Amino acid sequence: MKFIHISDLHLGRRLGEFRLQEEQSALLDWVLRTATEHDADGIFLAGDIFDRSVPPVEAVTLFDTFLTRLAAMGIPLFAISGNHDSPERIAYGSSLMDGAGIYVSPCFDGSVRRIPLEKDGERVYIHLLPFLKPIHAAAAYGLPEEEVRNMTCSSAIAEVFSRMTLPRDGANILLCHQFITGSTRSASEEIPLVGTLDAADAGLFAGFDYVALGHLHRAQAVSEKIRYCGTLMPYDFSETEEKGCLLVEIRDHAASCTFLPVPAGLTRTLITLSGTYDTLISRDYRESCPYTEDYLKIQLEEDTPVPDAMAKLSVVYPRIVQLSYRRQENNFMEEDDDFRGEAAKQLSPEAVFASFYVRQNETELSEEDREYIRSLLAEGGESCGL
Ligand SMILES: [Mn+2]
Repeated sequence: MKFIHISDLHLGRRLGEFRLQEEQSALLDWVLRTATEHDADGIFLAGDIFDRSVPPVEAVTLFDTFLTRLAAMGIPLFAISGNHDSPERIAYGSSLMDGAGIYVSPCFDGSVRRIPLEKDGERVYIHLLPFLKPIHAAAAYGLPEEEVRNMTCSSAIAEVFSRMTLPRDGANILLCHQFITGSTRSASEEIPLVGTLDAADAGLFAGFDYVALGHLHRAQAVSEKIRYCGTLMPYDFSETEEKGCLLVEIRDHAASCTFLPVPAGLTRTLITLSGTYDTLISRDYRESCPYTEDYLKIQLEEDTPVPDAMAKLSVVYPRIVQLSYRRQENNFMEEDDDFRGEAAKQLSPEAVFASFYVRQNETELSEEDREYIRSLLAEGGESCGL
């Protein structure tokens, strides 16, 4: 059997002041086309359907259209709630939707919903585990408070799995929205993470034949059969990797996956443009630039701020999300050994400033500036004990 694995739609997400409605709608259309082209037996949607627990009306309408079209096409959808979703709202009307082949995870009550599917003598069981925190497992199983305090994401998931039985007469597929140890994170996920407490150990999932993961926005394989499909579009300028969905083929308890990239040019995308103000505003540049309609992060290579740069550039580039100056983005303090560890402690405040000034402005402090800094340090230094 064949399935399309998608996750993290984040319907209703905005990029700065821009709504991504058109892009998200085109991407959902593409998912439907892809499912039809590959004759898929279902779609896995591994959480973060919406960007917020109370999504805007346009996002709900978009998802409603998607569900209606899926049902009309007879393609089943298996979906779970992610950390951005409200599990109750996602589960709304789910028992009624079953009849239309739309299977949604209920709010977690301790058990994991299982849907059997059969075709040409091949059977699969699809298990829908919504986004889970230790506290959810503890509440569902009535665990004592001391135990909850020491519970990690791994132990919570182990608790859940210990109560599940996996039928052996078919392939077991799990939909799950968690951070799995060893995977790589992206900037747009907005997952607060301290150490590895929030990460689930990949070994826990050994009993499943395929784990369709959501949560991380970069497509990646934790192992052959434990995979993140990533988002369908970048949600941050740092996400330059290819986006798409996974085509998962299940045969004799084994899953084989193919990454299907979103075709270039299907939607507007996120691009960083760098240059001087004069270059970027010039007719030549604009006319040869294929990205004028895309969402832009503009890095101006200028020593001093250009007055009204944003307003003027917006006339030519209507979707500027961020505008910054190259020099402000110098993160040398993080990279430069002069500013770290023991070496930094040896430097006088004046030397640190002088060093900073050189890197920022590519010229030495003048004697006059130096004198001024000294006077400031003398003034402020007393109050902060320098
Ligand atoms: Mn997400």
